[in-house]
Amino acid sequence: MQYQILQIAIENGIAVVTISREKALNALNRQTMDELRHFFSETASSIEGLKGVVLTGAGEKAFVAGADITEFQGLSPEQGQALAQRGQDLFFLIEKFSKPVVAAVNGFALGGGCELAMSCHLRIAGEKARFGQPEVNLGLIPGYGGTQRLIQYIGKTKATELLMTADMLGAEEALRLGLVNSVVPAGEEVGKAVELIEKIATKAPVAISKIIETVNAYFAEEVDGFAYEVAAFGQCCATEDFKEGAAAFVEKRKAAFTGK
Ligand code: DAK
Repeated sequence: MQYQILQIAIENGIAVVTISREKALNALNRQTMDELRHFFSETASSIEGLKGVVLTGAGEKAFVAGADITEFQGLSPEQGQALAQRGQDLFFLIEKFSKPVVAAVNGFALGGGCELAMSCHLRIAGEKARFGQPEVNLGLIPGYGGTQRLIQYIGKTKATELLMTADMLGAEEALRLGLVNSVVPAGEEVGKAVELIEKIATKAPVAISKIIETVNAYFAEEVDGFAYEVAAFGQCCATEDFKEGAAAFVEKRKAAFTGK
C-alpha cells in the first residue's frame, strides 16, 4: 500500500508512525483508518527486528482530534453500526499487536483520537495533551471502544462523568487518573516513547508478547485471565529465552535474548 497519510520512520527497530493530516488536526478519515489497518495487519509484521511502534500526530496541536466529522454526516443506522464495528476491529488489532505500541500524545486526543490512544498499550502525554470523548456534543456516543476502555483505565465514576459532559482532561489529571503513563514537556513525547520501547526491548520478546496477551485476557469476558496466565507461563517456560534469562542470572551476566 502506498501510504498517503501515515508517515512511517523506522529507526533502530522502532517504527514511528505519524498521522499527518495537520490541517484537520489529524482527524481519522476513512483513508487514515484504512492505512492504520494496513500498517498493523501487513506492514508492521514484515519489519525485520521490530521492537515496537510509536503512534503520534503531526504538528504541535493535535494527536488526533477525533473521527473526521465531515465524513459521518447522514449515515444510516446500519452504516453507522458497520463503521463502528470496523473501527473497533482496527483498535482491537492494535491492542492485540504482539509488540509494544505506545501513543505519543502531543495535543488534542478527542473522540476517536482518545479511543486510538487508549487502544495502545502505553501512553506518553505531552504537557499540552488534552483527552476527551465529546461525542455527546454531536448527538453520538463513542463507537470505537471509548465507553469500555475509558472505564477500564479511570473507573466508572469519572468515566461516566467525562462521557456525559464531554469535558476534557489535561495531561496532569490524565496522569493522576491513570489514563497515561507519564507526562513530558511538549515536543518530547516521541523521544520518551522511543526510550520506553528501547527499555522493553531489553526484555525477553516472547514474555513481552505474553504480557500483552494476559493483560488483554483480564478484560476479555469469555476468557479466564488466571487460566490464561497459567497457560502463557507454561509457554514462556518452553522458550530458549527463559533458559537464557535464568542462566544469565545465575552466572551474574546480562541476558542475551533471541526471541526464541
Ligand atoms: N473532524 C474534521 N475536521 C476537524 C476535526 C474533526 N474531528 N477537528 C478539527 N477539525 C478541523 C476544523 O474543522 C478546522 O478546519 P478548517 O476550518 O481550518 O478547515 C481545523 O481542523 C482546525 O480546527 P479548529 O479551527 O476548530 O481549531 P481550534 O483550535 O479552534 O479547536 C478543537 C480545536 C480540537 C477544540 C476543535 O477543532 C474541535 O472541537 N474539534 C472537534 C473535536 C471533536 O468533536 N471530535 C470528534 C469527536 S467524535 C463513528 C465512529 C466513531 C465516531 C464517529 C462515528 N461511526 C462508526 C460512524 C467518533 C466520533 C468522534 O471522534
